Amino acid sequence: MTTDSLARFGATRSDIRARHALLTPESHEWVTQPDWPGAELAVLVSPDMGARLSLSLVRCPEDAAAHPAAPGLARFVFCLEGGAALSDGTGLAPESFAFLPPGCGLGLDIPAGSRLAVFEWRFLPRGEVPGPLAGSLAGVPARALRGDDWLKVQKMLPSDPAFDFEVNVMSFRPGASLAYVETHFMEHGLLMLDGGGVYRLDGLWYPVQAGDAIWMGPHVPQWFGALGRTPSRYLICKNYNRSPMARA
Ligand code: UGY
Ligand code: MN
Repeated sequence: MTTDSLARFGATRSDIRARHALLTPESHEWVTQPDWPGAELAVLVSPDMGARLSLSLVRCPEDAAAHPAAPGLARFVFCLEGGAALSDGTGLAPESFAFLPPGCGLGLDIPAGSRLAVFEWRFLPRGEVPGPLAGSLAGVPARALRGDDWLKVQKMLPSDPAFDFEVNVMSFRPGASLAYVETHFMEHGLLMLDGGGVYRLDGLWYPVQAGDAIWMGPHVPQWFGALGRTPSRYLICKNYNRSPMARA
């Protein structure tokens, strides 16, 4: 039986621990929020679990909108399905993205049937706060990670020190894996876009597939190996360009 059919007996692949979490679709709780009229959100990662970022999935049973993020927060929107329009008129098609810095005042109009992934975090300025930007993943160069061309990274945000966050898409050919178990002070929010494999988090190995989300807290040992016959891809964010001592 699948986890979905076992859900009625209280089973789930979701596993929420002190320093990491796996959030799988059968356990998503969809809520409404006054700042997202018409939309439903599954908030998968939030400060309430110990994270310093949030990752939400947004779905729209009807035409919906998003008000600008709360003061001090940056927002990154990745369109999974359908579309969205920023309040300055910029359109987002599937696999397009927008970075909305704090104070930019930009909200969203989101047509019925659209799905988005949204990261938010408290922005740590260094010099002038960068302006909003938008683009399409297809226009972002894919670079081999540490010389392994079976594992490519697309960085959607500039590496400029004014940016305090990376949001990347990592693509693995079947059988490719991270070269070693990473341990770093930066944390991650992650959404599997395609394929699947095995994710090691702390001392546990989890089977993961498209639609699953992960939170990796600071210093959590992490590794991924792609399985199956089709490529795997994930959307991943990471605090960047800032000392851990800059984050009170
Ligand atoms: O950028 C990263 O730290 C990335 N390689 N981590 C990961 O995929 N878990
Ligand atoms: Mn990492």
